Amino acid sequence: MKRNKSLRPSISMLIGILVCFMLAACGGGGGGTVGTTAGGCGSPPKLAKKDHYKVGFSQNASNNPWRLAETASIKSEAQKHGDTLVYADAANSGDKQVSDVQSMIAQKVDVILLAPITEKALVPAVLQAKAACIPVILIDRDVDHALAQPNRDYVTFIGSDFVQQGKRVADWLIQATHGQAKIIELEGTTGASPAINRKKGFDDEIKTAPGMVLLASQDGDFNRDTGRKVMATLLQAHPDVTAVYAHNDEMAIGAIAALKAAGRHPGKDVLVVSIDGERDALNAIINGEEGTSVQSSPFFGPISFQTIDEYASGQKLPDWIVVHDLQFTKANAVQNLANSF
Ligand code: GYE
Repeated sequence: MKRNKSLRPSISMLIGILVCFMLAACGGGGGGTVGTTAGGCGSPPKLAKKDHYKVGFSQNASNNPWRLAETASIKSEAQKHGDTLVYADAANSGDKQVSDVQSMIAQKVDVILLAPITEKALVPAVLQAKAACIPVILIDRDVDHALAQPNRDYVTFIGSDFVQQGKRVADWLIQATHGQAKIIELEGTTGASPAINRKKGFDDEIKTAPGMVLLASQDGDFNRDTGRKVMATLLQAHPDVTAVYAHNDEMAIGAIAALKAAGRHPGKDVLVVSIDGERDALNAIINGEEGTSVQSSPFFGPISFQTIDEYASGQKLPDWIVVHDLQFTKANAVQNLANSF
């Protein structure tokens, strides 16, 4: 599925520019040009210290347990801090997410937590927030650094090392198969930073083992049912498959269903591996249908609100605040069930 791959001006972008011109805050009174400079408010815009903030949270979708866990974590932390949360769910649309951010700008939130659907689609919105003197903190997915940069256009990116996640899955699979596997890869949403980097980490690592063959790699949109359908199709073209690498657990669960429907035995004749650590994947590991899932923590609430406080008190933040992840296998899946989502 392709969406918002280019920076062509969309209707929502043009509306955003209009909204921005209508706002007194645009350019911070310093005559800044929309999307490029922010007048007197800093680059990235500074955040005045307050007891309570009006925080915008732009979520890209709510169609899987990972997203729901992330939203719940942000909402509960906002409540603990006594902050007002302006929440919007973009329902998997880059255009809707751009207008969600524009609406937060119009509502004059103090700071925006943004989980950008793809690396490119949300860049105009990040630059519009900057022009309106509102700092943006990216969480869980990054944007393209050729188009917008941390510590300049936005404050920082809080998230996992996706390349490392892909590499860890590959290392586990190389060991489990003694370096011999015919692999189908189910990719996350095209253009999303975890999809780009989980592919890179995995594909580069399996190249170190000549017996690891990538049969096919296709977009499954980080979605369970899409993963199931794509797997069913690829299985017909590649019946010799012996391993499936899915960029998230939802697609792995979909792939397991497709394998079973085709009379295969996931965990026995086809090893399935993925990323996230959601409850269904831990259960699949426990019952032997999945090999491993490298964690990608969705619990962004505490770290996001701590980062807001640090930024407001004038601390210089790193370009990337790295979230460290566990790895789940048969050895530890049971004891991690209670904390899963
Ligand atoms: O792995 C996936 C979700 O951006 C890190 O997006 C996140 C990923 C997560 O839809 O399940």
